[in-house]
Amino acid sequence: MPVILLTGFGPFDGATRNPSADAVEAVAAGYDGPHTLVAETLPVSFARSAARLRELAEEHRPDAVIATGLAGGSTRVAVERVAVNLMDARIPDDDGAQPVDRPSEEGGPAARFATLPVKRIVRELQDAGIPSHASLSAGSYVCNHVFYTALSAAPGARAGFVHLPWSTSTAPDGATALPDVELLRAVRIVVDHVFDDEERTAGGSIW
Ligand code: PCA
Repeated sequence: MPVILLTGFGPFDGATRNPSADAVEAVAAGYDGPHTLVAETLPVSFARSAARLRELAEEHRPDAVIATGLAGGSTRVAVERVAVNLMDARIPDDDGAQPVDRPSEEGGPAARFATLPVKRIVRELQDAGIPSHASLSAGSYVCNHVFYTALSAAPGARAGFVHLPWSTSTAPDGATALPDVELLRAVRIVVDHVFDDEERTAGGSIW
């Protein structure tokens, strides 16, 4: 049975919750699909998140790695296409580390492309009425670092990253959000389509 490793992140930047952890936990709790789903919440730490992801990949030998995190301020689910070899943190992580202009992996390629069927997943999300798009930057904080790491931690596996907006129940005052149940649905859709074939869209991405 194919194994899918699904991760979210814990809270950071003064927040008490992170909607990615909530969505991942909820999807794992209700999962009734044909694959083996391994779910975990990673700490918002450059060093520990990447190390833990590598550990999980060694232990479970996943066929797909889907990492998720929060992009506060966004209004749509973002299926990331490219991870860059860069740590450039605006704020310290959970360990107080704030790397600036450092590579995620010394000597690694400048960037790695997601190996999930990004366009297919975006279309499935949109068909389900969930605001979503393909994104060309996961930033340069811990999410991008985990995304970059995921693309080498499980050789042969499909891997990628999905940024979620705040959920209604976790959003700070005035922040844009989608209903919690929509984020759960979004993550479940990504899980359900992770092994699909990619599809070509006429004209490429609109940007
Ligand atoms: N979002 C941050 C780190 C953890 C999270 O959920 C990011 O986008 O890098």
